[in-house]
Amino acid sequence: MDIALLGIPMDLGAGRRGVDMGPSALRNARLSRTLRDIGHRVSDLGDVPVPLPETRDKHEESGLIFLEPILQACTAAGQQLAMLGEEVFPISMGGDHSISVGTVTGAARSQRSGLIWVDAHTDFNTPASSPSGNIHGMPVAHLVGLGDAQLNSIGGGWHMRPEDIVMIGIRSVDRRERDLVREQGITVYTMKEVDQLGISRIAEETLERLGSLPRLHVSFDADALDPSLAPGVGTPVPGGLTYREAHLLMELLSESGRVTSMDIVEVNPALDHQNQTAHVMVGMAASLLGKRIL
Ligand code: 5AB
Ligand code: MN
Ligand code: MN
Ligand code: MN
Repeated sequence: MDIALLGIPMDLGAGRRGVDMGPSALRNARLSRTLRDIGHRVSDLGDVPVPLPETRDKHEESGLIFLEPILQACTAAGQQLAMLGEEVFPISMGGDHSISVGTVTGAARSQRSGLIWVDAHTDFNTPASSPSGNIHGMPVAHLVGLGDAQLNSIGGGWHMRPEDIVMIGIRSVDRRERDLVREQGITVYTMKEVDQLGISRIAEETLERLGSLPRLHVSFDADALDPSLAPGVGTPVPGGLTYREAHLLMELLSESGRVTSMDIVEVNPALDHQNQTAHVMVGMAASLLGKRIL
């Protein structure tokens, strides 16, 4: 397969600095070499330009911090992904999760697309519901067309259908965010369901729901994993996916042959130990892209 890597060194959407170093950390953990070893052709498109927070005004009044530069970077990322051939599998390297407003939209290439959101958080806040004002807690709401009119019209008004979204690994949801997730009817597998049903049943149900859509995007937030495994994240929550649960999920999605794009986000080397989190996430990408044990 042809794989394209795109870096988006964004930390304007998160409350803590350092996640802008995520693309470097993933390259350093040999993302492209690992995928080549599986047999793929890999091209690295470099990084989308993202301004430094120190050079910009926060503009918090709207309830949205750093809206302008986030709009610009998400638009640029989306346009670059939308130009790729349909057969190319893009991996967007964050950066905080605000990038996904652009990456999910661009990777869809204007088609109906399923979204598998692997995360400790539902990221379904709107500016009105958000307790923090940080845009990395809001991408999914904007992908379905809620929230800020500028942010949700990235990609020219393409929106996801709420029924095409499945979230896995969830264990931290804000009070008003919960109401929105329920109202919109998003399918959510919390850690309780992961414990009760097991990840293979969840993968099966997810593919039953989304497996016939023309495109399928996996957005993998490193904080979905247990913090003991992935300490380099800005918003760690105890009780996350184990190493094998996460790999099995990626392996089963890979076997389906349905996944067409991926994000790796929220890897923060400034909070990590010896780049462990980036290495773990490179392993996840490898499993999703067909690395087999035997
Ligand atoms: B992440 C919180 N819900 O909105 C908010 O890491 C945290 O992309 C969001 O999942 C975490 O600020 C965003 C409290
Ligand atoms: Mn997230
Ligand atoms: Mn998260
Ligand atoms: Mn809209």
